[in-house]
Amino acid sequence: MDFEGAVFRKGTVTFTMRLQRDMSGIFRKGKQSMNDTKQDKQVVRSGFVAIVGKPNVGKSTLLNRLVGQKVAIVSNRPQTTRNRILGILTQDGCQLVFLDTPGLHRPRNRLGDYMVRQADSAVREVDLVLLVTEPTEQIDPVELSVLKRSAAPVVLVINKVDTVKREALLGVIAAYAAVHEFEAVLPISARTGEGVDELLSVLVQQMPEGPAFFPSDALTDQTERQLLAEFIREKALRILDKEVPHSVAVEIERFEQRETGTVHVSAVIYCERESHKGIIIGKGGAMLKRIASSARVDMERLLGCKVFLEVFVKVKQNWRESDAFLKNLGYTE
Ligand SMILES: Nc1nc2c(ncn2[C@@H]2O[C@H](COP(=O)(O)OP(=O)(O)OP(=O)(O)O)[C@@H](O)[C@H]2O)c(=O)[nH]1
Ligand SMILES: [Mg+2]
Repeated sequence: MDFEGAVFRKGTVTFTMRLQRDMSGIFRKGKQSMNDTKQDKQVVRSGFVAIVGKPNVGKSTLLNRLVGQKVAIVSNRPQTTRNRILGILTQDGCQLVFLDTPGLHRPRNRLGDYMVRQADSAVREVDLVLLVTEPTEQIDPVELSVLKRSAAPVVLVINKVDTVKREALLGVIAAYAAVHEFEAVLPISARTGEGVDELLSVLVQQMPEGPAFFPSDALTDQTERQLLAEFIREKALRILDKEVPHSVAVEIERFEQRETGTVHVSAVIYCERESHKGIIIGKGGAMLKRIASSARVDMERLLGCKVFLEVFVKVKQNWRESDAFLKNLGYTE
């Protein structure tokens, strides 16, 4: 599979090295140690695992839980994730490279087309597919079509078991077992962590023999700009109402680390209409202030230093239909 190449093209290697030099340990599990290379060599199994499913079933929550850190944003709105998000877990001689994907839905614009293609191609490029679902007996046609197209074995993950009684799961398992031969079926709660260790041991068993793709403490291939932009988008999704947050895109225009150790960030929130701009800014700027200050908390946690954040709002009409703008935002193959 050509994934390693793709990661190199995205500049991960330079990124990782720059982080090591500038802000050691940020997107890694701990500080670099002398044993790192030795640890990488201890990896005897490794593979890629796609996390797919309908929107809002908890794929990104699961990714964060699996890698032990927030690498993907989460909200209670469908279509939160727009890109493939890579999260890496290395433990006990095994490296699992997870690809979180946008929820499978019927696209209504070019952005939607792009999102669904991301999920679609992921299931054809990995060693194992995790189909994540909620405890419902209703199987969605998009789930059936992903099962059909998947080239790899599929593990069914029934998430959000904290919301139902155990007995209810039997019907769900039977409904899914009737449509596909799954490698395994695991009820879990990504929110509480229930069943996640069991899932991990199943995943490790399924991985082929092979060396590590990434250093043993690597967490994600996203750049700091991408992560910071996503934090702002997450707050917009959580704070704003109705359709407004779905038409939001975020770009980091400036990221500067000062000698004092503080980081200065300028960001732009793009929306599609003047009326949306007014809503995002809010009365006396109150809404924008809420979004920015809550994003800043996440940024400071990630970067481990004080962050000065300024956020502007601009209108970019119909950007979700613009190939050029989508490309500019990194929503491109
Ligand atoms: N009760 C409960 N809620 C959960 C669980 N896992 C995720 N959620 C909630 O479900 C909602 C959606 O979670 P996400 O992780 O963003 O879902 P997703 O599948 O990545 O969604 P898209 O990116 O839109 O496809 C959020 O409100 C989560 O807090 C769980 O195990 N139990
Ligand atoms: Mg998601």
